[in-house]
Amino acid sequence: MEKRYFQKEIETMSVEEIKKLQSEKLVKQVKHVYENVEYYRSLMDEKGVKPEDIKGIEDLHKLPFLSKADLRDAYPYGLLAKPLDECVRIQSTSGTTGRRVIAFYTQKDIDLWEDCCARAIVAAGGTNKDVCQVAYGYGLFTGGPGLNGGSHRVGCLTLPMSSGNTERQIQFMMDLSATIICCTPSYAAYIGETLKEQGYTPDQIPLKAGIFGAEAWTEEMRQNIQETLGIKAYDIYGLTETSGPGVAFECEEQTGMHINEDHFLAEIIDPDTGEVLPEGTKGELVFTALDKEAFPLLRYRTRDICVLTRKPCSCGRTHIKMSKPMGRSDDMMIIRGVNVFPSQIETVLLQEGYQPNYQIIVDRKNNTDTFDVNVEMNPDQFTDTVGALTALEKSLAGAMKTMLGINPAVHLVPPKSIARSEGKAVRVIDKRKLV
Ligand code: DLL
Repeated sequence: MEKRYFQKEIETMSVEEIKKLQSEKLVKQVKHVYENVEYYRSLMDEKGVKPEDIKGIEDLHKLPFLSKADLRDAYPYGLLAKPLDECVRIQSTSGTTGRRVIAFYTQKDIDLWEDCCARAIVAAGGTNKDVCQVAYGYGLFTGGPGLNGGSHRVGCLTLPMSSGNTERQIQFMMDLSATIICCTPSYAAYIGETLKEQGYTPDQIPLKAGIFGAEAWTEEMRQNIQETLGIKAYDIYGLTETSGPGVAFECEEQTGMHINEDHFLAEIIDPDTGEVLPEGTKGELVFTALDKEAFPLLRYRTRDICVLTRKPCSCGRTHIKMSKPMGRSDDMMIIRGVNVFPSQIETVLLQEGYQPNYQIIVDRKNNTDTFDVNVEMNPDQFTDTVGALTALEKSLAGAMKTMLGINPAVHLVPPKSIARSEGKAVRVIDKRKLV
């Protein structure tokens, strides 16, 4: 198969060249940030580090970390590194957790971001002959605008659908023969479910690839989506703070996402001590954005837990790969003292033949955590015989206990009774109010 790249020279440059490029950019970026952002200047002064101390990427560890709390402190303009007359756009997180992040862009920032998204589309097999349906939300969320821009750059015919209105999504997909779809994995699963209900088989669906991200999803969910839609499903990663999607993306090997290292310098740290960990060790992902002008980031703690690897990739890309995030250090639940990630529950469900339609409810009663998992029955399991239902629930709870080490109360609920998501799925309801 022909190997395709959007920016071949950059995507396949030798590791030495990448590191040299990163070093040059880092020195400039630190100077830019120190000179233009008072907030960073005081963080660096506090740590006793000056721009001239940073001579290359080997000095990165000398810089202070930046956290979400800093973003909150500096809200809204405190981290801006360019005058407003050079900024052309903002994007923002939904702020459902009360922590709205606003990112600013110059035109150059947007251009580089769209290039990153274009790399992801080309890695998924996209060319100017494709029809690319962008079903991430548009507006403040970065998903729609990012992939929309990337799709234009590749020259695909772009369908700016935004999320939601599933009937209309399907109509456009079918009428215009969309070949690539970009949306959250949970929405892809929902679209797949709806197509199936309408009687479509995978070979009748024109799609060949999907670019899914913005939330955690498991390998099992990938298989599920690939089978229902008859496509290859690629992962894409990013966060509002780093411009949005396209920080990292999967190639045809589907074994982790190449980080666009010419723009983003990645480290893995111990989330508790801040110590930098060697390649191949699981820890918190930290990014330094090397080119971002308006909203630069030095050593930004993402809270996403993953592993980095530089094992050569058969696609020819040389950029380091990150594993799927295994959860966020801040959405890991501690239930009765045990660490639980929603993705572990999802893995069990798919292994046991259930659909990934579930909700976890954690509460605290009499000083003890309660742990309930509502799971939709498959339509073919639908039964109101109490005995049969209890047996199914018990067996599923057993499988979860094996995976997690603690016993949830599993409740099988009727098919379609858990709200479907058109954007990021709400998997956890934690009523304990521990924070
Ligand atoms: O979710 C940007 C994005 C849009 C990425 C479209 C991919 C596709 P935020 O809303 O700021 O930005 O959320 C960022 O989402 O720190 C991760 O915890 C999570 N996340 C993003 N991509 C993935 C992924 C966008 N592929 C937060 N797998 C990040 C798992 C992901 N988690």
